[in-house]
Amino acid sequence: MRSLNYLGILALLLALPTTHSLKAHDFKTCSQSGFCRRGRALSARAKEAGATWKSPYVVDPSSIAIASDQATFTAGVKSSLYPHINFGLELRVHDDGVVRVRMDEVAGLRKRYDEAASWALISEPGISKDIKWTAGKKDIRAVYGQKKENEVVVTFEPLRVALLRNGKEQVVLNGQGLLHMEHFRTKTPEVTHTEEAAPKEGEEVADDEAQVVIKAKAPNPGAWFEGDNEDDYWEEKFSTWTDSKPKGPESLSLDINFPNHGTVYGIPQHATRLALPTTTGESPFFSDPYRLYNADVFEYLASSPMSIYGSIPVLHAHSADSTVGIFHAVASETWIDVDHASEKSTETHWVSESGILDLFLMPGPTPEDIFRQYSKLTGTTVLPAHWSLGYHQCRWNYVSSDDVRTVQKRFDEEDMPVDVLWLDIEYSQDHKYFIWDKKNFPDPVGMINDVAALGRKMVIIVDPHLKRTAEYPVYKKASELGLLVKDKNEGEYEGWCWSGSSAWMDFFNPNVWDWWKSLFKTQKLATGWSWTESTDAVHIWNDMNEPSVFNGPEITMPKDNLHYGGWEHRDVHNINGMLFSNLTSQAVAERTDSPTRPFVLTRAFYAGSQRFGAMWTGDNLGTWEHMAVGVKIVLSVGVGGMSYAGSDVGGFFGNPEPDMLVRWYQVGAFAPFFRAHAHIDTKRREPFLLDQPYKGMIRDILRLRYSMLPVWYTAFRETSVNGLPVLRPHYVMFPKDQNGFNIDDQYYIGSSGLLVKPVTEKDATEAKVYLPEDQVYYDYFNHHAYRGAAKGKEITVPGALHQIPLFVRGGSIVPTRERPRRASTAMKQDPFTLRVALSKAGTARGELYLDDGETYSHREGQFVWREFVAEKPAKKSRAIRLSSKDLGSARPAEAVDGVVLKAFDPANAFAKSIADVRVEKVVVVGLKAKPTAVRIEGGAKLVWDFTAGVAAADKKEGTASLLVIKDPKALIAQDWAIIIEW
Ligand code: NBV
Repeated sequence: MRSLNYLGILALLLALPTTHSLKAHDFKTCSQSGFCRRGRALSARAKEAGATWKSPYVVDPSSIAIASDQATFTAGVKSSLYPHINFGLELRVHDDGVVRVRMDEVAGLRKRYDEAASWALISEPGISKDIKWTAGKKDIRAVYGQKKENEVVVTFEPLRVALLRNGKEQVVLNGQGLLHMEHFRTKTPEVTHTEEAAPKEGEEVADDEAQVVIKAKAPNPGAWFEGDNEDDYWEEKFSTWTDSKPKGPESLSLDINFPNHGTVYGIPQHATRLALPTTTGESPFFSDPYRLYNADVFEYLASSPMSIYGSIPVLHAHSADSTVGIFHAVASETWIDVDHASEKSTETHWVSESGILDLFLMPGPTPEDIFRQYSKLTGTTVLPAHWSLGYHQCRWNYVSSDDVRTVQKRFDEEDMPVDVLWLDIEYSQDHKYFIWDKKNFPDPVGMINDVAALGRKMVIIVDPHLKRTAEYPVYKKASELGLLVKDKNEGEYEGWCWSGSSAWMDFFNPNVWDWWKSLFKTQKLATGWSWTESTDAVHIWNDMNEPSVFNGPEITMPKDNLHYGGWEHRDVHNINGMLFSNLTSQAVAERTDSPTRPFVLTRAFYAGSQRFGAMWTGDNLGTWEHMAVGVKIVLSVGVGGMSYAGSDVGGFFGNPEPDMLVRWYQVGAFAPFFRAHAHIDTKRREPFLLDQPYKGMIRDILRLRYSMLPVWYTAFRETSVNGLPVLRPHYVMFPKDQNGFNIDDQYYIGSSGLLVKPVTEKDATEAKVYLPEDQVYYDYFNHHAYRGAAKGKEITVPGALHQIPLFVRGGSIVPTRERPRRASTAMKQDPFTLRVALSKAGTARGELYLDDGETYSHREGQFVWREFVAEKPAKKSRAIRLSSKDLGSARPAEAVDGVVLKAFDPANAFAKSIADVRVEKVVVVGLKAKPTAVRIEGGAKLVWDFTAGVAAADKKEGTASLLVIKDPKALIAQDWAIIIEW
């Protein structure tokens, strides 16, 4: 085994997180990345040439072949610069109107990586049956859609692809002529000769003092387009590293323009606003393009286009008229320039280091449609285990079994709910994951059982770096079986990480899969090592899977490393982390004979990662800035389909003051994934350690989260079916409202009607909240009614430290469970409260979804799915009828996780298991007058209490009236109706 050399130690020291500042120099800027530089130079040349610039890529009309399915055509494409090189273009229209555009080099010197989509997509998409391509002299086109509103036009010379809606261009590819697929080529030797003639254009001249030696390349006919020097074609240096680039240049540049859309969202993960600021053009906000290259960036900046841990090449382009989306299935490093060319249009330029062009154009026309179209391609967030929506307590590290037990005890003593206790890397012996450090964790199974006995779980970290020692059974076997990533010389790749000299499992190798899964089995296996010192109450945290390599270029693997199939790491980098969490989640699900829902947290991710678990925003700082940008990042990963997301509550680095901690818990309680975490050097900050009043405030926040678990779970059911994000930004909820396009500090939770604006400023006492419609919004806590306006209205609301600006949109019914418990598992038989927030028209609607929360029995129809409606029973009636009805029977086909049920039995076994669970209270907010009676429909009178509202002068605002119906004799899983009469 090679020992670490001097440079390695230096790199390791530099990489270690001892100093608390971003080491920007560890990461490339565009100007330090050969292909990004080439891409931007191409765009600069095009700009300079102006109208005279013409893309050299041309479709050969004689090559067009329309497939028998009619929805697909293929064509040959040539670049006039390299007539001997062939490219193949393919376009097909899916049954939901998505257009897939693929282009590859045909019969080139090598094969470009073309497997990214196969990892991201859930299956081969269905093809449209109502489309016909018509080829003309200049273009080939197809009209489709219910009202024939969509059209795709592929122009031949130069190649240009446009998707139109109602005659308006939505997306245009190569409209600026920046398409360039660098074909594979051989390195042309430099010709050295002695001549006295002056060098011609395109020649490099080296002046050797003894004689005039001219080193020249064969003239490049494409210099006007490609540039006149082979900029980092064959080797690339960065800091102390050299990328050998054995395949030479193979980058892919493409301009993707949205002539009618002025705002763009997505391409996570970046620490910036949700509506992406400009990176080029007249006055760029950022000077570099957005980068997608999964990277372990210590203490990342709170405002930057730099890459962080995950990459989802998905973009929404939005206007008040329509929304359109794109997904580029490319897995290599990618840079994206965004130019808001005018208020109404956006130009983007995508440059990837390798791979084919594989672009999905999602026609929308609403944000909701795009979420549906995208999740049809890459899947939805599967319904998580219910307990995982509770509160998670983590720190690097709980140092011993006793420490874990004490933390649990302290939560219980302080009546603070918690569902999950976490262990970071120090549980393991010398960072050999799975193997316990028995000095500090002498009785792991006993400890896990003590946690599980109170209905809680543990999440334990398993990182992807394997300590290279024969004493580590995982490494030993992986090495023997040849399952590890290889270096450029096809030897086992060795890098440095927490475990010292380490190797990495190659998850692209199918032989890894079953073996990896076997490691998580808790029983002894005849076939090899398994994690017998674990139980089914253990779930997994996958960190460092970008992958993070302390002594590697940009803290990751060298790009010339080799994966299964001979692909270079450069080709697959952004997918690598997803495969790790994919296989880990399968391993956890399958460890028991009847599978249970796994919880896996991942730091790195790619398109499709939503299927495998949750993500968090990595090593944030305990600053107000980071608290605020965390909210934006979570919204933005939601645009990329990754709904199950959150940030380290408290901030990973630093020692937050108690007021900051309180605010951070407020942010966390309104994120889908709610976990406190802290760096090893920070002071202990578990919520029970705080003094009053902070401790009490955090207890209230934790309880608030638990009371709202029905809301979160119901929202997750919905996302599991249609891919709509759990946190809904304004442009998704109100796509036509221009004022909302840039709002990213307040959002709605699923379809619940809850609107929250977490306060992320120190010493704030109030907050400004934007109400986008002429509707009443009630303060969740004191029922103060605010009235929005048709054109939008900003209101100022109380926002002192103990206050969370949380509103119920008029027209919503919000189900909660208000009894404080120590963990969510103790709430299964708890009664419900229904908060009926009447709209200005006096109506309301809401949903509740419940199942056993742990198994997959919901996929067989074991669930309760209710719809609550408040409306007038008849047109002229003065009464309000509040009813509960079964939704599962009405909509079995879209019940949950996209599993199609033929029929649904409302009296299923799960429903029976909660047959006695009641609605203990109904609170109706916003009645105009005191009722005369409240009764069960066709039955007994109920006990109620009415507090009149205090309306402001305009009668629209003020404290709303409150009708509280105690014990309305309604069961949660049954049909019922309550009549409120005057
Ligand atoms: O495993 C230690 C940490 C972990 O606590 C953190 O959440 C990860 O983002 N990990 C990174 C490794 C090193 C961090 C400096």
